[in-house]
Amino acid sequence: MADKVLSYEERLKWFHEARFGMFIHWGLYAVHGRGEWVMFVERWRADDYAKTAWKFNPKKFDANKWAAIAKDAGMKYMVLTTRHHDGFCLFDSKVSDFTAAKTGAGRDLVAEYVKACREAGLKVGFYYSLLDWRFPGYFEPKKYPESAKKMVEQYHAQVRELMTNYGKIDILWYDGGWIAHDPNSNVAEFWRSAEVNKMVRELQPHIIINNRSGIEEDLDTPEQHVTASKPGRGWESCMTIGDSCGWGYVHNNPNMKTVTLLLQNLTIAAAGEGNYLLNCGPRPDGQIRREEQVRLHAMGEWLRVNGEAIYGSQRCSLSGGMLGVWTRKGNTAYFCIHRYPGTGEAIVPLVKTRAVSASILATGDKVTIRQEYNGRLVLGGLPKKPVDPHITVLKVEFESVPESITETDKAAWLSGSV
Ligand code: H79
Repeated sequence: MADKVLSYEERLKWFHEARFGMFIHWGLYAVHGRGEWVMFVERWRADDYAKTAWKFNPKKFDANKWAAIAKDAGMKYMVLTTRHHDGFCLFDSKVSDFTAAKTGAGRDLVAEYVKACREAGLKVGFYYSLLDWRFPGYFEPKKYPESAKKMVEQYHAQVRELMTNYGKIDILWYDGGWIAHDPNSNVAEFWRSAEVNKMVRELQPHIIINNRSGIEEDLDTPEQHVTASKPGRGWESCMTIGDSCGWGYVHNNPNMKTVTLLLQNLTIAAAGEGNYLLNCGPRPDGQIRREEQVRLHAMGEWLRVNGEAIYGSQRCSLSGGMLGVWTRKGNTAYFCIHRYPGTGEAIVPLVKTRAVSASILATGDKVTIRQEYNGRLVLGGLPKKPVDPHITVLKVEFESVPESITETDKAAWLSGSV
């Protein structure tokens, strides 16, 4: 290979800078408007469901618009469902006729997506589901061994196509590797994933592979919650904007998260050196719904002011208490305040390191510093009302990498002698 082999840290460098990405769940299920599980949940006969493919002709789909929305939101990469559990490919595949290219749309939608990402300077991710509900062998491999074998072969062949036909791909986001018939079975063995991933790395030496093919690979993927992995391990939390049961378009999706909650999740991910992959479920015509667009735009407005606290963030050992979370870059720490105090002061206990200066990130206004008993750092002179309607960020410069005091005598704080 002409490309030199990168270390794990080097391969994940851009990913840690990025912190925020767009997940897109789009496929035939959008036509039904009841989420991406509709075929299975409503038990559609395979040939009946397949008729949907002729109704899927997204005339208004413009991948450049998706990319523009992602960029405006401050996102640095996208991950698209090239094929979900229903088996319908948004790409042109030689080993399947159940594709956008060969049905109603008559286009390779993945090719359009890749081109748009690249032009917008966004990194490109492919979601691919190993399982395909159309194969009886997925559900009953002992009864239909030939079908199971064909499905595994399809996985190998289609991943090869995706890794060969679209230039440089930055993330391979597997899903659906679990085995329906036997939760105790060896996932990697069933799919022969080691072979596939070896081939992927030969074709795409820079790629980041997630942990859902039965092999840990590069990335942990908490779903619908934000939970940090061990330091040094890459992780990315994926989440829907609306209800958790639907990633694909849900016609009536009544519980859209607030911008504040979405930003809180982003800061929690950044505080744990992880990423936030936030999902959109475009309409069957390819347009991202307004409810999602307005939230993404508002997140972008916040990031344009406060992005310094997020992109490339490191972990910080200071306690956010009930006020919020800390991120860090070198000796500079960022207090992302989720619950703004009304007293003009934010109190941080057990700070070991000397603070040099502090300011409000959004305005540059000075914040006073007092370091007192029990390692309490009192950040004062704050406006009584939050500076930002969502999250106010305080930027604090320390003498060295800020550290917390470990309490050896657990009662010492009562007399102020920590
Ligand atoms: O692609 C998205 C989901 O379709 C997929 N992973 C994310 C990224 C996923 N597969 N399985 N699950 C998530 C968990 C399964 C949830 C289910 Fe249900 C409970 C499937 C059937 C019952 C949620 C509620 C979906 C349909 C009803």
